[in-house]
Amino acid sequence: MLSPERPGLFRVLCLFALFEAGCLLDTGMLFPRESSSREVKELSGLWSFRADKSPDRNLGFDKAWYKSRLRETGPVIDMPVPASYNDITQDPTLRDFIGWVWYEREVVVPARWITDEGTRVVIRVGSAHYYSIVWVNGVKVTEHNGGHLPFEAEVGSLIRKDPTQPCRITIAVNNTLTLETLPPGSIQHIDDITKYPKGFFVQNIYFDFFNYAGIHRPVLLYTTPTAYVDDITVVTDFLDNTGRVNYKVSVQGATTATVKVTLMDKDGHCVASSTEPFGVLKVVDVNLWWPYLMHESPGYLYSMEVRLMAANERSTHEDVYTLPVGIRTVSVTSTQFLINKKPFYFHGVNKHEDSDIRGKGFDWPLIVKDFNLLKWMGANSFRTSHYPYAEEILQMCDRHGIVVIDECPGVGIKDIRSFRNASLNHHLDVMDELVRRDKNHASVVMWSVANEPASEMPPAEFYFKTLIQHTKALDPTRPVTYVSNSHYARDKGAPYVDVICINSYFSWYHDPGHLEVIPLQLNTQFENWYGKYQKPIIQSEYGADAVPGLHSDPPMMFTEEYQKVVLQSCHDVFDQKRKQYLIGELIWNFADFMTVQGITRVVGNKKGVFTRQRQPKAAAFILKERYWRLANETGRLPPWTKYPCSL
Ligand code: GCB
Repeated sequence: MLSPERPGLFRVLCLFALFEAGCLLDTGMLFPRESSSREVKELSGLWSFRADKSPDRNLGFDKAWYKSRLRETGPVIDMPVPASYNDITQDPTLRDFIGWVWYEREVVVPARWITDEGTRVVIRVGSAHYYSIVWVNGVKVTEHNGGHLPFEAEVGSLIRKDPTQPCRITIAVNNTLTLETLPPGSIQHIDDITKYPKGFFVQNIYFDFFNYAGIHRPVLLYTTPTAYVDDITVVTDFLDNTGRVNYKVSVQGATTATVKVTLMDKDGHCVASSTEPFGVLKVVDVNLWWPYLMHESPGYLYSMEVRLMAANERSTHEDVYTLPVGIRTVSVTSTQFLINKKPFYFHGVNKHEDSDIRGKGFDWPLIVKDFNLLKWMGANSFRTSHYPYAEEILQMCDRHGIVVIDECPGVGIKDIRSFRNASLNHHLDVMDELVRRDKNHASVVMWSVANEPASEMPPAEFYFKTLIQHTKALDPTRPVTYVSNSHYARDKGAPYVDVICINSYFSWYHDPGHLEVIPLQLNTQFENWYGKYQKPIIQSEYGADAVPGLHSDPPMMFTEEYQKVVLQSCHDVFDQKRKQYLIGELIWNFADFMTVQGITRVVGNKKGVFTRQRQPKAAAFILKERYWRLANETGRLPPWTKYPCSL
């Protein structure tokens, strides 16, 4: 794919493809930012909440709960937004609830949003898991299929209908997973009344994290003028010390429009500008975007201000949107991953959006703590296992130089019926939405279309060929992978990926307790995969559960010592292979996280090197030592950051 040898023509083609790809969806999905022409009103806080516990979960629709205040339909409770609802109360039926839940909030909208017909008012839900329907003052404005990605709708005309009323927002969310959802799941009804209560059913899932549900990311109202900047796409490149920002601005709602694009450096100085809606901005003496620990000032971001002067039937408008832009390139050879034409080695983690009480709810203190821990341990990267993380997290990655493998929620595709067209079409839609949302993040260097699908099944070949080719067509500037744990010789998707990502747990799920098998089995794994595909490899998961505070010497499974030795034994092999074709290692997992209850999980998955409360286990110090050493060997650290350091 991204051959560094023929940059010119190739990059032009890439650029046009990404620009066209942006058009596959009707509209852009720019992150809402305040500017002189845009306001944002965050609706985080307490919402009214009611779970529909009727046997068919349909009472809310039968009685049209969206038509009146939710509290008039029956008992409601306070529910924080953003948060998963599961761990907020003491009610086990709400923790394990499956079906529709209803949220409602009344908002006072600023008068000028209503009186000014030239203002467009949009409701945006950062993410809600899984299926959502939104009403404003009893009128349906949108629905969305899938968690982890944003959706929005224009609501100005509804709010203006009766300006004396507060704006009542109702959101119904259903967490039921089917064979066509991502991730897939299935509902199993059990009718044996000698063993199970009447109406008993369970949600079967094929992935290893709790199916937290609710409104997980902030809900916002934001404004733009009625003629507005709808989308921006940037693709960056450089030659010698000149950076190039290829850009395209999409405008909606205008009959005539002119744009002024200004690129500013960190100090606010203009470094390039243009008055065309698409083109190339050249940056002399460019400050490239570098990963953390690869450069003394990682994460350098320019600001691209797009100023639109437009007119429509109603009036003239000015809209201003400022996009952070990191200038960098990404490419892959048969043995290397290159960022800015220099070899990059992923020494990082897999994470989850997961914490006590909040579940998968967006939480700034947690996010900042996690970034501090990542930097403390010398991690330069993570994979968004197993779904897209909040945009605010990717913005942090851009700013701190943390490299991201951006994974879609294609986890647990195990049932052969989930390879049918309905599933594939939804998977393609999700990739469209993901690329549309994340295409401009410098930190995102690769797309991952799935985690551990049953990629040995016959239909997997067509499915993954289509999916990977589609993703490459959407964005030819980034490599594409999926994460495999299948047998190298039977993996149907591997021929189509750019980078091989493998998960393996030697001495854990296989040969439990036999630490001595690790060197041999890991070596064999790498040789087999590289021998067959000649593509660079990332060890995308490895690790062992450790219950914090549990000790034994000689090491036994589930102790901190066992987790340490698993890591160290793997590291010995990684050190041999990284001289050849191994381009990264991502520990499973950064922190302990919640799962369904089961006989292999002690209140969740304990493979974290930090506890769920973000305290280090012994393994965290092993990784810290190693990652700083790797950074010193492979990066270009200034002397003051050399390990041991005092971050
Ligand atoms: C895996 C999965 C991950 C699990 C992990 C484990 O291979 O990708 O979702 O949590 O193993 O701990 O079993």
